[in-house]
Amino acid sequence: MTDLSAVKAALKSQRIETPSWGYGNSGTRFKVFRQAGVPRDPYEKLDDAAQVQAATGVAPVVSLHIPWDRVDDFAELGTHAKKHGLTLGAINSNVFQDDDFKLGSVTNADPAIRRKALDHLLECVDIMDQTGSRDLKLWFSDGTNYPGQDDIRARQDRLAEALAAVYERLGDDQRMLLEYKLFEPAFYTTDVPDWGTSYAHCLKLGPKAQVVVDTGHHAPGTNIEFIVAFLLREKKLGGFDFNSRFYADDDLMVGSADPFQLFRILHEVAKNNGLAAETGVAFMLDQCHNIEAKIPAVIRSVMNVQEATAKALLVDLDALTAGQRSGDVLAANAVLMDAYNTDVRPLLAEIRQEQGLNPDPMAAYRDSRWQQQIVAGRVGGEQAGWGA
Ligand code: AOS
Ligand code: ZN
Ligand code: ZN
Repeated sequence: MTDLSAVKAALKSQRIETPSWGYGNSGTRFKVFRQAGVPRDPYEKLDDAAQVQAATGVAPVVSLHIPWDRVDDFAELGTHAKKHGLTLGAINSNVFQDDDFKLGSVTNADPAIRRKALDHLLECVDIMDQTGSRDLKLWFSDGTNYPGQDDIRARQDRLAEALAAVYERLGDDQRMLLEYKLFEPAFYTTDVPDWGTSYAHCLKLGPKAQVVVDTGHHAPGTNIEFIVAFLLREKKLGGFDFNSRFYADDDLMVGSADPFQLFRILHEVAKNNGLAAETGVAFMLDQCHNIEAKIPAVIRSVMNVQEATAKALLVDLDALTAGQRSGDVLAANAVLMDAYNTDVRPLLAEIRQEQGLNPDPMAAYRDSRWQQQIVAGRVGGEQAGWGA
């Protein structure tokens, strides 16, 4: 039997980190559709994130991206966050938007360009010192487009050298999370294409280096929950970049394309103690809202993660184990499906009411009339950094 008060406590203490770039304009390489009222600077992105927190109560952390969120005084930005009940989360580095990085950043054959990329990563750690962030998120667009373009193994050597230098610079309470991605923007080889490559580098580096699983970065049909179970067992799952994909790195709202997959992933997390803060799994969103209203889209995404988490917590683990041990395939499968098919929305509404929140976060946002306020008050909002 599932202990409902433990389920409620776990749901109340879950922390979902929202991305600063999710609040800004974004698009594809074809078009950025600008929306009225989007933030004009990192301070206003935090103001929007505060609305998500006010509506959901479980999203008080915001990931920043450098240079998109560069400010003169990060301590002041931290104070602004605190004033709104927020903290600054992962610092996302960017070694993909500079002409110098056309043939790679830390894997580039040119030592001067490698140095420039490394300096940026080290600067991100300096910023973490000021923001109090725990995590440095590393995603490298590095790769090649044509066979023979560069030496695959030499690029791994250069990558390892840069990662080691960043690792050395980390403080005692800081971590580096190495993200992998199958392809794009490189189309032939990618230097960190899969969890195995990320894991191998992190293993060599040490305990402060962990893998981050972006749910949109796999080949179709990849069993992501297997990767999650494996990494948790090895204490190497640093966190998630949650989003949904139909085709490639679509960055759609998490849980919109395949809620069953999200449930299966969160089942592995829940049963392997991954929801406990001390396990250190960061539940981050990495999404862009190109055609839908941004703040409600982030709220909906947070709710989708909560719903999948609630279903995962409702899995009757005793019955599941009994089915598994006795080889009763159908019984074990039924235990999972029963939890997945439970409508957890009334439970989540109850939890929100217990926390003094509106049981319906989407209605809470509508009623706040924040959207009308920003549309009237913010003129000339800029894009997040994508699709310039
Ligand atoms: C890129 O595809 C990755 O998902 C990155 O994690 C991320 O979208 C980017 O670095 C924005 O910070
Ligand atoms: Zn990502
Ligand atoms: Zn991505």
